[in-house]
Amino acid sequence: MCIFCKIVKGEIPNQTVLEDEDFLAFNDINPARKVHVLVIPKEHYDSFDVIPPKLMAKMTEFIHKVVSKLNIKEDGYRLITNIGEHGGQEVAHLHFHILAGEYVGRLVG
Ligand code: DGP
Repeated sequence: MCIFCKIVKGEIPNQTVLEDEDFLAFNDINPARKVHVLVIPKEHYDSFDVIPPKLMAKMTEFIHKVVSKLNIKEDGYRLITNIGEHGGQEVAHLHFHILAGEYVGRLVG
C-alpha cells in the first residue's frame, strides 16, 4: 500500500488541515515554504493523469476550501502537482502541493 493510502487509513499519523468524505489536506513532512500543505483524494489515483474529471471538479472545490482555511488567498500561493518520473513525482498517489509564505527549506518544482 502506498504511503498516502496509509495516511488515509490512519496507519501513518498526519497533521490534518481539512478533511471530508473524499479528500484529505495535511502538512507536508518536509516543508518548502511556511505553508506547505498536500491535498489528496482518499481513493488511490496514481496522478493527475488518471483522476476522473468529475472527481477532479470536487477536488477543485475542496482545494478552494483549504485555501480559505489557510487564509492565503490575499497574498497568493502556488498550486503544484508533479506527474511521473520526469515531473519529479516521488509519491505515486495524486497530490497537490499548496505553497505560501516564506521559503523555509528546499525548492519544489
Ligand atoms: P512529490 O515530489 O510531488 O511526489 O511530493 C511528495 C511529497 O510528499 C514531498 O513533499 C514529501 C511528502 N511526504 C512524503 N512522505 C510523507 C509522509 O509520510 N507524511 C507527510 N506528511 N508528507 C510526506
